[in-house]
Amino acid sequence: MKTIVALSTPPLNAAVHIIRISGTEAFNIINQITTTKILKIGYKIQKTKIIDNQQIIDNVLINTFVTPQSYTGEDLVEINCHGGYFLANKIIELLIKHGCVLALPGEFTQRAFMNNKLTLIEAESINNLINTTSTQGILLANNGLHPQVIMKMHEFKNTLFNLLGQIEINIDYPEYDDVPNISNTEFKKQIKSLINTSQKIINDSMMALPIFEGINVTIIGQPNVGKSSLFNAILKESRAIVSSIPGTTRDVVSAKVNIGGVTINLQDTAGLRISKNTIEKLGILKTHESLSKSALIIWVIDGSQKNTKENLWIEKLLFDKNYIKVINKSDLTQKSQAKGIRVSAKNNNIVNLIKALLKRLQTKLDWNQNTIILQSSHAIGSMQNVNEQLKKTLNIMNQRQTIDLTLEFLQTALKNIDHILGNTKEYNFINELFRKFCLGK
Ligand SMILES: Nc1nc2c(ncn2[C@@H]2O[C@H](COP(=O)(O)OP(=O)(O)O)[C@@H](O)[C@H]2O)c(=O)[nH]1
Ligand SMILES: [Mg+2]
Repeated sequence: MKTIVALSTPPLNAAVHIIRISGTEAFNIINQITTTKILKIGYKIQKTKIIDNQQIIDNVLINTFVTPQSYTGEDLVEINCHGGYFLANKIIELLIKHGCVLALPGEFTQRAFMNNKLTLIEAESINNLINTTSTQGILLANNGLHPQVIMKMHEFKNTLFNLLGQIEINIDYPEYDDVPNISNTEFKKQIKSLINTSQKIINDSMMALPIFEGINVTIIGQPNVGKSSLFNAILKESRAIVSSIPGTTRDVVSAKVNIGGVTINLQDTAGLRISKNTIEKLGILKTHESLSKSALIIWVIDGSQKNTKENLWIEKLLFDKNYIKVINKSDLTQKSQAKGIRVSAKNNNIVNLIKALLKRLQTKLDWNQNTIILQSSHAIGSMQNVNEQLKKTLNIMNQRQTIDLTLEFLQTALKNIDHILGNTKEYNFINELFRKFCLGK
């Protein structure tokens, strides 16, 4: 394993930078570029100077961690240098010259995982903790770090493993009476219980996922009703995390905003123009596409205009969708016949809408520290597979077919649990997963 180096702080000029080095050569390499000897002692802060060819580059503090008592489980050295980005890069270049290689994104955490310092669930929780843009996200990411959660996942795995063992014994020694055999009733009972547990984990995690990834909210309506004005007003009213990003298509603009601690991927769309053969035409609109990906739709109408035939079409389009109807341009009229939330986007008067959004976006997720919340769509996908395999198993049992037929299903289920826990030798899968992490983490 090569000794890796990376900047753990953002690539900017800042107060301080932290450069991390991890691997067997960490102490050898650092000692080639310091004026004083850095001792191989864990949890120690040592003051020194970084030099290049006798010339002083910076005064630094060095934190040392000795294997296995470090984040990665390897020898780990952290340089706290002054916060110039150019300066930090200069030090990294020196370290590379003396034998380090530049780390890949997430490689420190990947090594921690490989050295059993972290489970995959914990690694993904840390990633979510770093990337979250809401308070709820922080709490839920920390849930994945709770030992209780990991323990419960192992309990789930053990039950599955034992059931699988019973079947394997059955197949290998069908006539061997001394082998304790569990009854069909007991077997079915345990499978049912695993189905219920996995279903609950899937449901809870599915509700938590948008909190990590953001909830998609799309603004739609006819042209000129004030959709873009409303989009901008919401951006001003909420804490914009990322200001508006022009979409890949000309007609969709999106922004990440935080409303009441909830992250929203807000989308502004082109106006819905309605013509004859409307329904068919709607089917091909880009707007239609983003509608299907939205958890919530904000439908804007112009309160100063009479209700239009087009609005009836839109109402039909939305019949089975989760939407809020907004009457804009309320500054132009005292009253409007249409029912809905009255706002004036132009005057940034959107308090009622924000209140309604806060109410709608409250998660229905009811959780405590015993709730298992999977931290990524990959993990949820694996759990869905587990659930399917268990249902197939129960089906075989209910049809009174030979129990041997369930072997393959239970083996696949176990493999998927191992994917969630990260007990897998499939390095491509692991590599791909960690590349989504930050550089220097
Ligand atoms: N009086 C008034 N005009 C508005 C309001 N919101 C938007 N407008 C105006 O309506 C026109 C269309 O607005 P725009 O946001 O571009 O609508 P979009 O086509 O639906 O995106 C612009 O001239 C806006 O200034 C409002 O609340 N009150
Ligand atoms: Mg617009």
